[in-house]
Amino acid sequence: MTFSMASFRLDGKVALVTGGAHGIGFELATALHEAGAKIAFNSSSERSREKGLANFEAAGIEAFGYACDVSDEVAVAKMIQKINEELGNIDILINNAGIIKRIPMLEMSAQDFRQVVDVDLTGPFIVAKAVLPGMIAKGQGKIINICSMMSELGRETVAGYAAAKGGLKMLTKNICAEFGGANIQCNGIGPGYIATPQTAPLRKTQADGSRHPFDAFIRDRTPADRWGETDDLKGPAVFLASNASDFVNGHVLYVDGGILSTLGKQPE
Ligand code: NAP
Ligand code: GCO
Repeated sequence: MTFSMASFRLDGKVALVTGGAHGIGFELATALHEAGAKIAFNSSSERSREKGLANFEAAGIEAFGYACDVSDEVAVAKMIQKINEELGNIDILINNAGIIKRIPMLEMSAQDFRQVVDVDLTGPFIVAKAVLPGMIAKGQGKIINICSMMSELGRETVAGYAAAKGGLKMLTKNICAEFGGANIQCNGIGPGYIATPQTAPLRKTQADGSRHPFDAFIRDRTPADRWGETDDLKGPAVFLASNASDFVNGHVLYVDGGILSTLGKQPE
């Protein structure tokens, strides 16, 4: 491929963002749209699908919404078939749908653990498996798995999430290994701590008006000295969805303000 700035464009591509009705998924979908892609998004319920359609409409973006649980293999196969019929075979998949349960490990039931792994790890496997045949037929494809700091690090209370996101990093490498020869690139984005509703409980002002101790903990560990914004993730997503990254495969691009590069601030 001869490089030009057009290599970053996504014109004519069909992109599916799971969990794209709001939050990080919605923001990533708007970036893919701006780069030229047609947008399909998924949500876990009909109600959220409708809210998502309203969010896209308010942003002036035509998007196609599909409600289904990403951990339900039969429902996902039907959804992908519908998207292929309505929009054309998917070129770009962002596996963004995810849940977190913050529960100390000794209090966490196996059922809670399994549910997190089901949505955050088995879900991306199921959706990737459903889109891959279409990508193979097209002779190209991009899969982006939304990983986490917890793909590399542990933390108290997030056993299920860390196990799932660590597994997602390895699923990323495995898809690269198995389908790289079919011109399919599978990479991850590992967001650092991003200011979203998912992390709102960790940033909540305390009853006495002081900052949440977790907020201070994160800022102290982040060389950029701030929480990330969803906008910080958009450029990396467009890059990994575009032909500009055709020889980048099996990587996780950490967008973390530098967290993974340091032990944290040394004591005064
Ligand atoms: P969020 O606001 O809670 O959004 C999660 C999305 O996942 C929602 O759209 C939700 O669908 C969808 N979802 C959950 N379970 C689903 C299921 N079974 N089937 C289909 N969709 C399902 O979270 P977020 O902060 O935007 O996070 C998005 C992704 O980024 C997650 O994978 C998360 O782990 C990851 N991440 C977040 C941060 C952060 O700091 N916020 C950092 C690193 C990684 P509904 O529309 O139905 O609600
Ligand atoms: C937590 C946070 C994290 C972030 C993110 C970090 O409880 O430690 O919620 O899990 O959401 O995934 O990259």
